[in-house]
Amino acid sequence: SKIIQLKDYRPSDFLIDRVELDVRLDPHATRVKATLTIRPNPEGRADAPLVLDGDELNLRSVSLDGRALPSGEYETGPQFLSISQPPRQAFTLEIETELDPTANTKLMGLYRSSGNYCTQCEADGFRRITYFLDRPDILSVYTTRIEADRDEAPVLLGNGNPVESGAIEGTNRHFAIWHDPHPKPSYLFALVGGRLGHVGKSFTTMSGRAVRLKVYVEPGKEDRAHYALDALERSMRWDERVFGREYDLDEFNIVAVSDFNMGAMENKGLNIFNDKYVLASPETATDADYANIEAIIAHEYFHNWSGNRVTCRDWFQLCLKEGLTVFRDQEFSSDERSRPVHRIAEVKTLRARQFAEDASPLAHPVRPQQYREINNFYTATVYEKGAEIVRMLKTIIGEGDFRRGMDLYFDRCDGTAATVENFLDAFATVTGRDLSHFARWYSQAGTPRVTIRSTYDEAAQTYRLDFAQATAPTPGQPSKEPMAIPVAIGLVAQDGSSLTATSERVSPQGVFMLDRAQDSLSFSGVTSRPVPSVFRDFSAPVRTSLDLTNDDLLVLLRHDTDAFNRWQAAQTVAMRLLIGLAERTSVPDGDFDRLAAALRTFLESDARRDPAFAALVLTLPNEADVAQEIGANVNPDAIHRARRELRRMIGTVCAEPLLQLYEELADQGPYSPDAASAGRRSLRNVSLDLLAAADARQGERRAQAQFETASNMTDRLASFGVLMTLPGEAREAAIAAFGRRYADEPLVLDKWFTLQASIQEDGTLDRVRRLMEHPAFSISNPNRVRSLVGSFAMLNPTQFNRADGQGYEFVADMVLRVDPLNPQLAARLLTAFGSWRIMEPERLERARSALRRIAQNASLSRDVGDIVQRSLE
Ligand code: B3K
Ligand code: ZN
Repeated sequence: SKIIQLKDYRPSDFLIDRVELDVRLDPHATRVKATLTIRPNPEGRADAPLVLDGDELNLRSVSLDGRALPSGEYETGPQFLSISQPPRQAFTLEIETELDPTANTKLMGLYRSSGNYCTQCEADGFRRITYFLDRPDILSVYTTRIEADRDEAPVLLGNGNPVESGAIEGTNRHFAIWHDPHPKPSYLFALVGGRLGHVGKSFTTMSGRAVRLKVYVEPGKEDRAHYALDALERSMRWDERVFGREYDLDEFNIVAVSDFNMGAMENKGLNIFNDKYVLASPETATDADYANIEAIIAHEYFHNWSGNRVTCRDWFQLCLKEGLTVFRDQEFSSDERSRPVHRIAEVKTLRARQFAEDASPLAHPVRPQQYREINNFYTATVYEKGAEIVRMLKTIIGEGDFRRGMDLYFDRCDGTAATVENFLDAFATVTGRDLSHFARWYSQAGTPRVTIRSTYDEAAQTYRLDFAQATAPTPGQPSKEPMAIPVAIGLVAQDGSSLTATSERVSPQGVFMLDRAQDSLSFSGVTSRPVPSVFRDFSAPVRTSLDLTNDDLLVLLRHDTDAFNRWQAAQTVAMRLLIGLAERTSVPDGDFDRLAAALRTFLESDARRDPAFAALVLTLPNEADVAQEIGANVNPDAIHRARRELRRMIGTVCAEPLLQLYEELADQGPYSPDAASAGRRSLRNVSLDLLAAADARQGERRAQAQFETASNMTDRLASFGVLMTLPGEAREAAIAAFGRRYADEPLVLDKWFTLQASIQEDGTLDRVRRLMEHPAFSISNPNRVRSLVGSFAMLNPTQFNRADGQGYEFVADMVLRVDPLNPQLAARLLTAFGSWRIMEPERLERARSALRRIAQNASLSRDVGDIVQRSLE
């Protein structure tokens, strides 16, 4: 299929200034009349034909300036509508199409979810509603009239502000008209029609305008929507305070639907959400769910400026809105919660998803240079690494200039479809800096590795750090250039006392710029051999090799003033031990003892000060992280055994303080999702897990008791998770009890599916197959497929990577089964194969043959075809 290249971008030959849509909702025969005001683009070609995009459309009629077009004057197919001799001045095109929303299983365009009508247009779903110039640089003012059966769809929502609504005389139908004054690309179009309940409140913006906020959910679930509404209000306030951004319509509506391909969508004034990221109650949602809801509500709201007011010129610029908006939502969550704890969580996700992607056959730059299917580029690289680039920019230029640069960017680009260059130019203008080297972060794929050697000269009282950076080749980029890497750095004395050493190459904010392949940094006035604390707060998305001993690292765990590096130090020591155990290389016993003893001291002296942080320190790198770090010839079974063994050792040495914490942190009072309460629960539940790793019988009893008496989903699910690691009757009884208790709660059953699919035992594949027959499972609901099949593929390294290849074959079968229904969902599942090349030879061959079997299939979607092809290259 066709490859689309960034270098081939050219402006559209036509512009569409106004779009009037008249949508008559019907389960199988929805009629869409689109009236488009079109004119030639002065920047386009003068004699070009008009070619509109379409997808699976059924055309009923076309007329131009009021005249029905005879079939000779246009050409059409399901994918296009073209007029070879369009007028050379402004004209009106009226197009009538018919569609079947009930048959739309791709969940792109107009479809139905639990009987309600909703839309998803990004990246290219609008062309499934009407023929259009379906590209983000076509900005139009939309007016939408929606008509529906009153019983079927009492609520009718569109973009912008409500204009008019009423009954249609003599029928049981009604209508609503919405007008959005802000020109927008078609991917931000949305409408909703259905039976929905809502919660709402009024918000007064910083300039004093009143905005009605509403969150719509399945009737009866309104009480689960309050947290989302509260998060929306806090997001709006925060964006005013921190970025000076005000909301710009009279209403802001959020609708939760249960069939959705991703998390949520930022349609102008009408965000549509996966209900998993809206609905929450203490009994059904965990602390992690609450945090996700808050972050995603904020993310979609923040898009109103970073994405909607300023949108993308073309899809290659996707990171312009996504990376920036992730950065903004991360900052919001950091302000609302604990900044260091949130930073660690961000980095864990970045490493697990983005570093893995960068090391895989699917590696690509934050701004890709080409694609076959854009929907395959909503990746951790574009989102998470894209956010890291914005963060590095802020670290380099400082807070004040960052804010001034953002203001200038919004100011200059408001109402336009912009590029990454426009973004960087704003900061170049504000700072007078040349950001061209920095811009390489957008074009060069791969995770740089920074190697650091240290030398202390006692006589001269100097300390030198020698840096080298290198990036491994990625597809299409065999040789790599050095990157501009901000290294936030400090020195810590062995006894924890502060060091006043200086270096002229370190900025007052403590940042050293590494922008060459090799460089060194000297400090003078260093009175004793220090321990370097580099990449504080994870100042750049790189991997690091440092010549520090485990003892040095344990000094950092104890004394570093940078919380991130305290956590990182414990992780690095644990990682070394895990690799030693997995590869059976000799690790001196003393090293295990010293880590366990350091953690014990930490638990006794520090854990109570910040329980959420302590929980993170006590959580070992997960198995996939270890596999990545090993990087080749991986045996997942050995890694699994190693991690279990290290958890057992730590649980044994730390049993006393863990038990004390477990008892002390027991739930008091009613549930509150705030960060401090969540932190206490998380430390308590990590304690439960480590204690169970050390003593299975007692652990089982304790987990069982917690499972039965828990007063909230966080504690219940945590104990359920611990039981999953302990084969036996108690586990099976808990599984049955959980299944019965939440039989009518699909989002809770998703957790039940996930935890069962994650059991690292040979029987799991059969269990997953059996669960696919469960009445709550449905192959057409993305949440169900992801929680059962996706979890097996992504969260169960030993079983997905079974030595006999059955895990791979199962997931391949599922990809082939889902693909004809929902290609985006199938393609996402298939990315589980991203790590196949790092496996040991036997598994690697079995994964290759499963991938080949998929590739040989004649009728693959473009989505799956693209991923499988790149995975095999
Ligand atoms: N912009 C949407 C993602 C659309 C995905 C299209 N395949 C949600 C978000 O990032 O906010
Ligand atoms: Zn986004």
